[in-house]
Amino acid sequence: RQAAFRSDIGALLEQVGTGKESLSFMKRRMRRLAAQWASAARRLHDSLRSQWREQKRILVHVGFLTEESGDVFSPKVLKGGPLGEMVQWADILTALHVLGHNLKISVSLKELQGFLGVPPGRGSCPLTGPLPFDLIYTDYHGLQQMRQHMGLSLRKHKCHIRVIDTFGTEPAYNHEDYATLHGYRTNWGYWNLNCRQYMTMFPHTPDNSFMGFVAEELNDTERLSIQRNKVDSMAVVYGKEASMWKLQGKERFLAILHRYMDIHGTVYYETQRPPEVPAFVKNHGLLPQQELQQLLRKAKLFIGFGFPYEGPAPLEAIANGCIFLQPKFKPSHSSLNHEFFRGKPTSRQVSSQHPYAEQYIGRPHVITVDFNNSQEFESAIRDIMRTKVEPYLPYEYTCEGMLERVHAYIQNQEFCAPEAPFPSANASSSWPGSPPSPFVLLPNSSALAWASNITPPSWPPLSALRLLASLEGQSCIDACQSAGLICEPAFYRFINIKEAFSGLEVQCEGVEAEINHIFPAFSVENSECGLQKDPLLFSCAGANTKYHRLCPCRDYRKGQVALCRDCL
Ligand code: U2F
Repeated sequence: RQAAFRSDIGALLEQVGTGKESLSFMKRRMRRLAAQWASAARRLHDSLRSQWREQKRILVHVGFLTEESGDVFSPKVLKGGPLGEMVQWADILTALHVLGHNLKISVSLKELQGFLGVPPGRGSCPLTGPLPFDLIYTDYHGLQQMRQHMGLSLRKHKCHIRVIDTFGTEPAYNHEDYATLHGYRTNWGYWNLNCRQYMTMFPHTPDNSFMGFVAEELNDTERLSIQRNKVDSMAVVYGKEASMWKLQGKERFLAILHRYMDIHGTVYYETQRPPEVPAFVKNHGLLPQQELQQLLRKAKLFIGFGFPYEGPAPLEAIANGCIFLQPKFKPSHSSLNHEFFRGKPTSRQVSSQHPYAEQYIGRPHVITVDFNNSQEFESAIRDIMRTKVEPYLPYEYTCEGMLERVHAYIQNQEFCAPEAPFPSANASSSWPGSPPSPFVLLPNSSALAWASNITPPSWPPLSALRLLASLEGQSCIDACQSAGLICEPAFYRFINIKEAFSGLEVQCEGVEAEINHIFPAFSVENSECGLQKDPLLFSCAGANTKYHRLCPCRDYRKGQVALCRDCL
């Protein structure tokens, strides 16, 4: 069946259910953004013209909201607890609904069992019949539940699963045996999924798929009124929970800021001002999202103290014409040195409170400085007061951008079909015919001719592939980025062949295939070249000081890094 865009969210709201503060928050958000989604759907409909979109049967099981997982988030919705996850789930549900898919939503084990057709009380009985869904969106809690309680024979059905995973999962952590052997075992990883089945909140490692969420878009009248009403000397502090105001040295830079600006906060409190919030801060208490937007429309500066990491609020602030000022982390925070990231299945180095804002948006909308350097901090404040900025929202965080991306994933990402047998990941594989030299894969290169026959065809299409060698110690994320491209894990299987080395004019004494997440890679010092033996370990993120890595890169659309030019 063809999926038809939906502009009405009534049916979705009914499906979401009641009885939890988190669900009410999500529904308020859905209602507030309904018109924005509807007009985005119209635009996408026009731009896709009559492209066939298959209607999928989709189950969304929000594991972290189930009582069985403890549901620690719902009781904190009105108390300053994390809302980022709920923002994202609300937007994922809306996107799937608006795209016209056949949706079922579950926030309890009972509902999950019902939808999957497992009789209640059958506990760990395996699901015997066929899976009644084409796709299941869940999170790590949900995955755990499917394994433990449902008896869903995961191995058989797991290619249909997509895991919403805020901070991402790198291949070395995802591979159970490898993680266990090499010290990458964490509380969360080791599911042996294709890493592109993990979907993140921001484009972290391209080993995962970037799901994202949306922020509010402005019409011309709103833009104009923002322009008129901006108060150059008004700052809002990022942090809705008192504990986020505990940062060491905060008094010093807040005092500097206060010399220039009036400082507002939206910190949750019960009866009294939280002691962490200085008296000169005008605290509004936790605001409904809509009222926070109004406050951001007046403010010139949105300032972070280092926590929470990578939430939606800075994008909302920038979209409402604020400049986001945030601390640079030196050294970077990561699962190796910071409690918050400890046990998360990623070794990503978090260079500031919001690396996406820092790297993808940057000046004039985002200023990242060392808060311990008073001079630098003070001159940033002065700059901010003088700088005029327009509200800005990257396309990938608009409703249209999210619909376009989710549409592309649903129609093109395929993890169930067996991978084309060629080229295989062993040392003796080779290109049919002679490899082109130099080994640069251009869209019309003869080396790509064979690939037009593989089924299903590669997505992203092979025309986007560019092969690079990284510098020693550099990851493919960085190597591709420095060439203005992005690492594309789906292409590893095409470059994991010995001719890739000769094409790059690398002298290899021998070519071995190994189980090592750094490979394919080569070491100049030992004239040693290695291919990857286990496709689950193809990794954009991996780096090792001794090796240059072979990197499959691709182009990307401006403002939509998840998609290549020919991806739609
Ligand atoms: C992030 O979660 P948070 O909930 O701490 O992220 P925020 O950036 O603070 O924003 C979440 C939403 O809260 C809303 C605001 C944002 O959309 O509009 N809000 C509000 O409604 N009223 C207010 O007064 C202030 C904010 C991240 F998203 C999670 O993934 C992480 O787990 C968490 C910890 O790093 O940080």
